[in-house]
Amino acid sequence: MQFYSSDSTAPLPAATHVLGASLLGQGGSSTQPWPVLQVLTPLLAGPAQALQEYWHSSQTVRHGQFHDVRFGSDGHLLYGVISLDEARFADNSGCALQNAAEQAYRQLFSLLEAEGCRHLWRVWNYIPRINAVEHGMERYRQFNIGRHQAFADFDRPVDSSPAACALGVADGPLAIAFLAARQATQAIENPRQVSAFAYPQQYGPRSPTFSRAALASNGDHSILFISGTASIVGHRTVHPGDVIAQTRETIANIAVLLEQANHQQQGQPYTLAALDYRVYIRHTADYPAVQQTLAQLIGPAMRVVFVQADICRADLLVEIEAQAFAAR
Ligand code: 3EB
Repeated sequence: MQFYSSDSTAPLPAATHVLGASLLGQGGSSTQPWPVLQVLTPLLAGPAQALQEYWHSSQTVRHGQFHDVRFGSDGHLLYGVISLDEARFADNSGCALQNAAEQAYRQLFSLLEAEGCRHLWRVWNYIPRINAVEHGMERYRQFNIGRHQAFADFDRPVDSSPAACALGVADGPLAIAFLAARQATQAIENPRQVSAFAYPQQYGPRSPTFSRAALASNGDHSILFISGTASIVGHRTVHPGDVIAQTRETIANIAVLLEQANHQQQGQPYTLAALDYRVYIRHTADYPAVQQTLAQLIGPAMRVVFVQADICRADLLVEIEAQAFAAR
């Protein structure tokens, strides 16, 4: 297995080696031959209006389409994108988003089986109006019901879930990107937090299906995915209304995940300073406070992209995800 990286500053690789990309921000076009996840949410810093992050391989990539999924695969690693307009899934129950989520994940799992890349490594979920309540239920909870149902239908145990994130965007389709591979990851949980797949019912009738982090490795390369992480201890939100304290608590959670990951692997330990971060901030006005707090905790050379997005609990103001690549 040869590798992939996501680096927005590196020169663009040849199209025949691009698995796919995500395009954050406004503007930019995605008429490329590879799959692109469009995340229509504003970037908060830097001169760029839009930022494209690529996943590429040293091997030749084949691009394809499977139902509504567009994907690129080198035979070992597969990146796919699906975006579904939930209006297509309206029925008498009124749970269009739930139906769209179930359909998206059913297509995703079918593709992975057809392509022989059974192991889901990382999923990025972008949900329009995530905190809105419709038909008596918050839309994030509807999304969770549909996602959970697809896991059950495909005999996917929720306690071996991928690393993931779930963020809210203003409008547009349900948009999901994912990485999957022939090899499994090591799932990592956070001893400070109840596992998301075991959250109590007060957060919705079906639990989210993600692990707190995942470590993937092939002997001489490894990649660590830190899922969307927030100011949650046990299963409760802590520091409601205090974005600086939430940022500190989130980094404390990520530091614990790094400790857990370092127990599970040989080689150079992962550190906060060596991660690539994506930070989602609910209120644009909180950006300077979050930026300063992170610079103190991570160091001035931190590599971070700031994005405005809604978080899946109404009392969460910030969510942070990260990844790290290492040669072993
Ligand atoms: C949390 O810890 C915050 O539903 O896939 C983080 C990462 C969160 C992934 C998901 C949700 C998800 O519960 C929210």
